[in-house]
Amino acid sequence: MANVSIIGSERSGRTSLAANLGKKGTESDITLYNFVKGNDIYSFVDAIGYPASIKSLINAINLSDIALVCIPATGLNSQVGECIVALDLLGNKRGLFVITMSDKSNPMALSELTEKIKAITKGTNLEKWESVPVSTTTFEGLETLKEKIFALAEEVKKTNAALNELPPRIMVDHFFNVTGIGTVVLGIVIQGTIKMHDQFTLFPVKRPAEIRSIQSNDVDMKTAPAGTRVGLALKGVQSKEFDRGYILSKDEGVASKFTLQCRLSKFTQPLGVGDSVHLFAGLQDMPATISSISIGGKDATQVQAGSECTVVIAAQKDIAYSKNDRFLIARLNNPKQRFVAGCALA
Ligand SMILES: Nc1nc2c(ncn2[C@@H]2O[C@H](COP(=O)(O)OP(=O)(O)OP(=O)(O)O)[C@@H](O)[C@H]2O)c(=O)[nH]1
Ligand SMILES: [Mg+2]
Repeated sequence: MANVSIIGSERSGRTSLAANLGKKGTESDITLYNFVKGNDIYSFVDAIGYPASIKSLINAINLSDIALVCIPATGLNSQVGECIVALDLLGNKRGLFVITMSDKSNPMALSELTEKIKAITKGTNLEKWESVPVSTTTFEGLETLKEKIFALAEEVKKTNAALNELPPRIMVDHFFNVTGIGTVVLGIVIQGTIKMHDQFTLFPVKRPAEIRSIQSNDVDMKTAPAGTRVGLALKGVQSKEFDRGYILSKDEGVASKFTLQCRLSKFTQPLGVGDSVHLFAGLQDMPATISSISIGGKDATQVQAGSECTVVIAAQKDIAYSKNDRFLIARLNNPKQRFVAGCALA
C-alpha cells in the first residue's frame, strides 16, 4: 500500500501520467487513481485544482507518502518552484521528479534539466530525489518510474509498520450519504490499526462515531493498518457533520489559537504581526491572523524570508490536531510564491 501524489505545473502531463499509473476513482478537486499490485494497493492523487488552488496541492501532498513532481521537458517554472517549496516546508516526504513529455526532448536537454533540478533543490529536503524522464505517448521511462515508485513504497511500508501500534487516527477527505448504508467517508489511516466496531470521536466537532464496516479498494476488511486508504461506513454521525480534514480518533487536540515554531520560505515576503494569512493543518484550512512573533525569544513586529521564529496564530475555526502534526502558513493571493512558512507546534 502506498499513497502517491502527482503534482507539478499546469499542463505538465500530470493527468496523463496518473491515467497511465492507475484506474480512475473518486473525483473532486483531487482525483484518485488506483492500481493493485499483488497484495499492494497504490493510490495516486492528481492535484487537478493546482495551480489555481493550493488547497488541492496541499491536500494531495498530505494524503500521500510519496510525491511525484511533474516537470515538462521544456523546463522549470515558478509553479514547479512553488511545489518544491511546499514539499520542503512540509518536510519528511519521499518522492521523485518526473520529467514528462520526454519524447519532445533529447538526451542532452534531459540531462541538463536533471542538473538544473539538482541545483534548485540543493539544501532542501528534496536534494536526494531522483529525476526520471517519462513519456506517456511512447511509454519510454514508465517501467523505470514504476520500479522506483515500488522501491520507495517498500520504505514507506517499513515506516508505516512502526506506526501500527500508535492510537488510531483517520484523516477524512470525502464524506457522503449512501442510500441503504448511511454515512460513508473516505480517508487514510494515518496511524494505528483500525477495526470494525471501533468507537471513535469525530474531531474537531466532538461527535461520537462507530465503524460499521471497512473497505479498501472496494474490498471488505475487518482491520486496516497505518497507511491504508479506506472507505468507512459509520454509525452515530451524519455525513453533513463532516468537513475536509476532520479526524476520527480517540483523543485529539482541538484549538483555534496556536503557538507555532516556523521556518519561513526563502522566497516569501516578510511576515508581520496583524497579517491575514491562510493556515493549513493536514487537510483542514482556514483564514487566520498572526497575533505575535518572536525571534530567538525576543518580540518582533516582522520576520524575514528564510528565517526561523515563533508565532502565535489565531484561526477562524477550531482545528483538530496532534502534537507531531505539521502546519503551513500561506498567502492565497500572492501571485508567485503563496507559501510563507512550514511550522510545528512549539
Ligand atoms: N508529446 C507528449 N504529450 C503529452 C505527454 N503527456 C501529456 N501530453 C499532452 O500534454 C497535454 C497536457 O497533458 P495533461 O496530462 O492534461 O497535463 P496536466 O498537467 O494534467 O494538465 P492540466 O491539468 O490541464 O494542468 C495534453 O494535451 C497531453 O496530451 C507526453 O508524454 N508526450
Ligand atoms: Mg490535469
